[in-house]
Amino acid sequence: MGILRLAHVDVRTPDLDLSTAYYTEVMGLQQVRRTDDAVYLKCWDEEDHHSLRMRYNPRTGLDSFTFRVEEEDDLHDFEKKVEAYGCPTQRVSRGGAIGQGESIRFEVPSGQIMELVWDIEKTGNILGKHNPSPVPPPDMQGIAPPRMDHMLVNAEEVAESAAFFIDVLGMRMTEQVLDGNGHQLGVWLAGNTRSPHDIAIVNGPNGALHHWAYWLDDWDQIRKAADTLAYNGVQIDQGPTRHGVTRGNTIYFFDPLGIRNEVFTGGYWVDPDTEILTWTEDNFGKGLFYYENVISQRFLRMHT
Ligand code: M3P
Ligand code: FE
Repeated sequence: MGILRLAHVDVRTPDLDLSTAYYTEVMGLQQVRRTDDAVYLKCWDEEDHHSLRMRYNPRTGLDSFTFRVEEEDDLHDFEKKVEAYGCPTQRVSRGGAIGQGESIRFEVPSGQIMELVWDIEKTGNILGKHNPSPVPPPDMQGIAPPRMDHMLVNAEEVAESAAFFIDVLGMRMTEQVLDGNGHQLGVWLAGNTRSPHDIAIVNGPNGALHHWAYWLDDWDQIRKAADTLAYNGVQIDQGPTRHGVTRGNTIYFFDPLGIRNEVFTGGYWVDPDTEILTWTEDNFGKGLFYYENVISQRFLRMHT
């Protein structure tokens, strides 16, 4: 039983056309479907129906985030565990959402709506399954990341929220930031062994989305992403640089409606017996941005 991976992020945008233009032309995602009020997008190497849903709404922000579970039966088991913890769950039946079957939804302790699903429509990546080319077409638009990597949400009570993801959802903490009194200011959580985080939780207002991140293959791709962003007049928030936490290389920037995006590479393998890394608040500048060693107030305070 377990959490397999981040499946999709669902957000609201007051300008569906502008957001779609940015995510297809600058980020370089594939548009897979458009309905009256929503657009579904995915990365070129993703097998699932979509990894981003944008829905028209006057207020920009996070609708929900969805993780895929490992086994079909996990949904029922997680439903019982989440209910037992005290979070009411809601079943969304097959047909209730495009690209997936039955799911369960609930509010996590920090106020965001989380969804778990096993049954996801597999539409395949753009390379196909017969004699596939190892690389995407060279004329892809924009940054064109192969896949979504992780997300970061805010919580007023980081420890309480982290305990839910660890004790109820079975995720593993890989890194944490502690204040002078030993209270958690941030936690990095993995559901798998591929990487140090599928989701992170950092102190901030309940319900807020800080960013989600796309994977890139190496530092040179991060550099190229920075060129693409600057060329297109995108507001860069921080980087290109390196995180101390996760060791990842990164650049943060804002979509046209002010949602923060990240492209990320690096990190390390996390085996089940890997020990937790702890950062103290006085060293968090380097933890956040290893080269700059500064904590930007915009970075900490801006969220959607
Ligand atoms: C990351 C990451 C904050 C730290 C963010 C770190 C918001 O995004 O990918 O490790 O303090
Ligand atoms: Fe990140």
